[in-house]
Amino acid sequence: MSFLNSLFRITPLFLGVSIVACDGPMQTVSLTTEDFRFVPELVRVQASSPLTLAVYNAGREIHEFDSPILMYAAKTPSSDAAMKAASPGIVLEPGKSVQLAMAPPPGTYLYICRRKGHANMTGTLIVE
Ligand SMILES: [Cu+2]
Repeated sequence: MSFLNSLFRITPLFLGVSIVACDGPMQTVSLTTEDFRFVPELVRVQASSPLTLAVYNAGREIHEFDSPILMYAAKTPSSDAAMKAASPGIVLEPGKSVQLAMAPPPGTYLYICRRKGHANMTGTLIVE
């Protein structure tokens, strides 16, 4: 449980900006959940560098982040833990954020919010 809690940390508010450092050792992508969409809805990263995915809930509603194939494909300890925590999804209360470290292989990964009535909340991560 304490390890699970360590996955969650509060970070300063940042709006949905996709920051991709192609030449650095680590790429950080910041996703924001709003009421009711992901910002950005399309993210492109390089497969050659590990990825930190930060998801922040800037909305007033509880949102979830779920991407089962991404979690499975990434196969990192933190994503394994996240996958266990993410059944059915990582729940983000308003103002909360989660950071996931992963190294997904090239592919196109859909991410969604599973909350009832949030069916339009989807986005796509392209690892190329
Ligand atoms: Cu939602």
